[in-house]
Amino acid sequence: MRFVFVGEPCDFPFEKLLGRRRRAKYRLRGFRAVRTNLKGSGLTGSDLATLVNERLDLVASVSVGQNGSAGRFEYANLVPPNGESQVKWEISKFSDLGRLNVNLEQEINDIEQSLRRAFLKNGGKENREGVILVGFSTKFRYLAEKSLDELNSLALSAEKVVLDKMVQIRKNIDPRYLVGRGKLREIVLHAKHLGADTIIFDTELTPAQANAIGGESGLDIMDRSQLIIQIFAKHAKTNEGKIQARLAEYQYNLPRLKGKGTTFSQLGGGIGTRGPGEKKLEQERRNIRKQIEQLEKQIDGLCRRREHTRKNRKTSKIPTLSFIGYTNVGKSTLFNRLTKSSIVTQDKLFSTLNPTTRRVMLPGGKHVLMTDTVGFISKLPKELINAFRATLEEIGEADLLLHVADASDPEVREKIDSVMKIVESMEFEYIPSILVFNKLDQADAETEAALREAFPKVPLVSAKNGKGFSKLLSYIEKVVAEEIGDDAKAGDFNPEGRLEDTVPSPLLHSPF
Ligand SMILES: Nc1nc2c(ncn2[C@@H]2O[C@H](COP(=O)(O)OP(=O)(O)OP(=O)(O)O)[C@@H](O)[C@H]2O)c(=O)[nH]1
Ligand SMILES: [Mg+2]
Repeated sequence: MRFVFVGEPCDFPFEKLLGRRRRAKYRLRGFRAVRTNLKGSGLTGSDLATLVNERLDLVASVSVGQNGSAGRFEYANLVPPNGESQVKWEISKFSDLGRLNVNLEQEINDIEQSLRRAFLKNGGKENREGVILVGFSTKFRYLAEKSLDELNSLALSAEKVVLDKMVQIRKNIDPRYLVGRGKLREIVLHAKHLGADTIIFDTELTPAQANAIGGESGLDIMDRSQLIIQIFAKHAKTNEGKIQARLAEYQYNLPRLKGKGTTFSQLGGGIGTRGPGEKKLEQERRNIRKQIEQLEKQIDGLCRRREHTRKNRKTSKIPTLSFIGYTNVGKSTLFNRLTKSSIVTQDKLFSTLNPTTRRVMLPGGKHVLMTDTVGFISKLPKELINAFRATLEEIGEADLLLHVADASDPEVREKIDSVMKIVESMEFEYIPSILVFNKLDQADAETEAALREAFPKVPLVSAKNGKGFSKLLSYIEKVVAEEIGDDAKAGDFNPEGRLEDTVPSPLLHSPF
């Protein structure tokens, strides 16, 4: 296919002609752009940016010779990304078009092969979303970098391939492009050079920023909140989890359906992509509002069912103990070991969403009910707090909270504070809580000593090898007796230690 443009110098309108999508991540576009150049100034910065942005086979400039024939010729092609090197293209120059002695077919083929090799070497995968992470702060680089590490874990938990990370420190937030237009262009060029599909920002983008950045970049755009919501949607396995995750997605996306540049059909994908016209958008907005209403009703129903189950449990007078803590600290592993259960545990954030309750006998013969549930993270999106109310209310009904922290995490104190803040924001701070440090096997001696000194009463355990468990159980027993009184009765011990499963159901009422 050939296109010829005639007129004033202008940027190549590739996006309009070819659409946004490339053929494959490392593949070239199958188009070459040749610009005639009356002034003889050669390739411009804008030509070179187009080469990268559109992943053209090559971009060339031919000058007009003295007698009107073709004169000086130069072309640029992409070079594969190479570690820290910022070089994205190489330029070949010929004093006269007639001297062009290169087999361009062969050269383009070779370039494509080398781009493929570099893409795979950099961890890129054909069938997985490749992302660039962008950290941002108006204060300190180290804060942005620390937060970016967590974004990296979130991206991996969402099965994305992280191709690179970038950090921008700026005195003021750019209201339109967050990081400023110049920096954004640099990020986009880098993302496209690496063959990324999506740019994920570590800060919450306003709907207007998401639209503007999506429009400017032509890539899918996400922010931290959307990524967390996407993980919840991916990890939701039960009906309850799915309904709540869907509500969070809808609530997050509704205000972002403004104007052109977004499409709701991209739910769970990028928010900054091209979308339908105004009329269709209005129709979509109405549909979403209706769906939100229905989901809210369903969740209210779930809350009532859970409350009913809890009431039955309360009549048994067995104290309930809810596990809380930052995500991935080992709550479910600890729960499994204490209750002989088999909840899925993995080195991913937000593996557990739905609450599971089991009965456990303490060393003195008394029973408690233990509930494992969703973990927390700093800046937990408000849409999730609202949508997951059926799950979170379960925490609020506990007699005691078991706050699990990761002894081996250098950020453990900050994470304890984050969890406490969320507990306060949910107004559950009145519930007595026990702090426990897990992953003792992974903490070095120095860290262990520092924690023992700073938190002398706090039990240190390893859910992996069982160390510290008998002390922990005795400690729980002591606090239960002090805080809740002596209501914990021996009851009939159920050898499996199971009361109810993850799905609250009228058929699974507590037998107590
Ligand atoms: N070394 C070590 N690893 C542990 C320990 N406890 C848990 N883990 C690992 O930590 C990772 C997270 O464990 P989970 O039990 O899923 O953590 P969680 O707090 O329930 O996480 P979410 O449900 O995702 O919030 C898994 O890879 C576990 O194997 C421990 O005591 N020592
Ligand atoms: Mg868990």
